[in-house]
Amino acid sequence: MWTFIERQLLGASWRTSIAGWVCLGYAGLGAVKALLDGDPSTSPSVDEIVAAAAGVGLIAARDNGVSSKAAGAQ
Ligand SMILES: [Ca+2]
Repeated sequence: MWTFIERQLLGASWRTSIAGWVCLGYAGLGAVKALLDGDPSTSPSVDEIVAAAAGVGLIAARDNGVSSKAAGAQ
């Protein structure tokens, strides 16, 4: 379990990846809540789109101090 989280979800750049997953979690939970709350006046907002974009970028990003070799970029 921890091996899967460390290797597949976080990788070598675990700091930026944790921040990215927090953003994606916020975006996903907010969007699902707005869609399923039974209130037609609420819908997924720009907040969730921005948070999702930040999350994808942070998961793709490399932590400062992580070498290209450790990041799998060479
Ligand atoms: Ca709604």
